[in-house]
Amino acid sequence: MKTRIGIRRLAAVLLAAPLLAVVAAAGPGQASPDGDGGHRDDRDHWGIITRNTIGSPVADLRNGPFGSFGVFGPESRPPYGQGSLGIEVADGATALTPPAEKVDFGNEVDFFGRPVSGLTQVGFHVFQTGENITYGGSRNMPNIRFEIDPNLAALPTTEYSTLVWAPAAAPVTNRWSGYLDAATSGTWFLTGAAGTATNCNLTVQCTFAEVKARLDADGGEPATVYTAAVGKGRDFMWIGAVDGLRINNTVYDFEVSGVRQRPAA
Ligand SMILES: [Ca+2]
Ligand SMILES: [Ca+2]
Repeated sequence: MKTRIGIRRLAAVLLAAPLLAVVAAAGPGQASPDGDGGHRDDRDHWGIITRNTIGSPVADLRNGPFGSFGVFGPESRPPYGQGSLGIEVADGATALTPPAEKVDFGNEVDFFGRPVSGLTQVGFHVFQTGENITYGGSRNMPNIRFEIDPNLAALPTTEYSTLVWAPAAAPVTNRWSGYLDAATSGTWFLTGAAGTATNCNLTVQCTFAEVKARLDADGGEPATVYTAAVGKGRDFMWIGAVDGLRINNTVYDFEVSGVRQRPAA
């Protein structure tokens, strides 16, 4: 026991030197040694999905946000730990059409191949601001996005769509929301040909139960997941934060040190 404590103290001294800490964190495949609850492998699979990111938006594992000023109690701090995923996207920021930025912070490894029908619990907590509502209305909110293979019999060559959750308006602003349950609130849609075929698309959106049922109504190969992400764009400027992304029985706790997995309560 004495030896173990001694090593910890030595490690603390070494890590107090910023340069050493940077070197230690920079090695490929190495976990940051700042304590992440023992889920280093899982944490390493989360980050910006480069293919889906447009412009130079921010999706940053940050401290807080705490507040806003004058707010106290649970709404004034991230629902898990002391950090969150900060997201910042601008609207008129690129020479593309539309010019808005887009970001997806997600995981291209751990959900790959799972059936969409196996997604039963999805949701997150959000820090929404009054400014964001000014920019794009009360439903100007970040999304949960699953890239999927829809495997629709009617579309044998369509092997890609994005299953998107558009949350309802946040119940509170300038503070942390409670859990926003994507399985029972907001609306879902599919991008591309799968959205047209299932009639769950940007124009006509569906409930979670509806979109899952329509994806697999054709039988045969079930729809499967490629990736899972929290993202924003391309539509309105949005600056806020998300924490406690739930997928089934796991809560993904966004922290400066990485993404911790917690069992859902
Ligand atoms: Ca957190
Ligand atoms: Ca099918």
